[in-house]
Parts: sequence; structure tokens; C-alpha cells
Amino acid sequence: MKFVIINGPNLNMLGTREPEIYGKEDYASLEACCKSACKEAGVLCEVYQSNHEGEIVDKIQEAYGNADGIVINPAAYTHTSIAILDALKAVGLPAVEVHLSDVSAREPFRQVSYAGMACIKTFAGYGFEGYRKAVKYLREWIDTYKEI
Ligand code: CA2
Repeated sequence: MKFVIINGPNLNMLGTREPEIYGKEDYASLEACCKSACKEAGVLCEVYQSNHEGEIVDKIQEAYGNADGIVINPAAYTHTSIAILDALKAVGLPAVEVHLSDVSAREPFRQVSYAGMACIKTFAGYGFEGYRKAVKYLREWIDTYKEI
């Protein structure tokens, strides 16, 4: 089984500013955390980050036929991108949305998630641990619902 973990704009800047919201650890640590979560769940993974909406759409499309599920933190595109929502719907793979911060308790514009409309579950406000929860949830969901 293989998952693609996609991180959106500015997440590569983790650890530089706003540690009270996003934590002190950097993007390399997040990538390591995602890889260890997948290893723990017994799945292969690719961890990808881009600051560009079209590249994120391309990566979602590339997952079609090449991966079994998607974990995605679209970052600011969460709240704006119908293109990412449509790409998730187009590939039809089970996807889980993750946010480091609890977006439901932040500014009203962060309380809307287009990507989330195509996801089976959202984990928000758990920091890096949210990715671990997402990988575990997705693995269990696929084991339960995927046709043999
Ligand atoms: O909480 C999350 O994971 C977010 O997806 C993070 C995004 C934000 O736009 C979403 O509303 C919620 C921001 C990504 C990282 O932003 C940084 C800001 C300052 C320093 C480092 C990263």
C-alpha cells in the first residue's frame, strides 16, 4: 500500500516564525514524522511539498493509479482552491485532510475548507501528531472499505 502526503504553501518555512501556532520544528522534521508514521502503519509513502497550486493539482493527478490514498495539508489553498477540490474528486482516492493548527477556532476565512469537502476525515489542531493520526485512519479505512 502506498500513500502520497502533500503539503501546501509556506509549510517549507515551518520553524522560522509563528511557533505559537505551528510549533518550533522545521519542515525536515515534519517530513521525517510523516515517513515514520507510514513505516509504523506498514505503508510506503512519498512526502511532497509545493508552494504552487497547479503543482499540487499535478501531484494529486499523479497519485491516480500510483497510490492508494492521499494525506493532504493544502495550507492556505485549503480556503481558496476549487482546483484542488476538483482534483481530489477527479482521482477518487480516499483522502484525509490535516492542519497543524485548529483552523475551526481561528479567523472566519480559515473555517472554510474546499479540500475538506472531498476528504473522508479531517485532523486539525494536533500539530505533527495529526499526520500520524491521518495515516493510521487512512490505513484502517482502506483495510475496511477497499474491495478485494
Ligand atoms: O494549520 C495548518 O496546518 C494550516 O494549513 C497552515 C497554513 C494556513 O494558511 C492554514 O490556514 C492552516 C499556513 C502554512 C505555514 O505557514 C507558516 C507561517 C509562518 C511561518 C512558517 C509557516
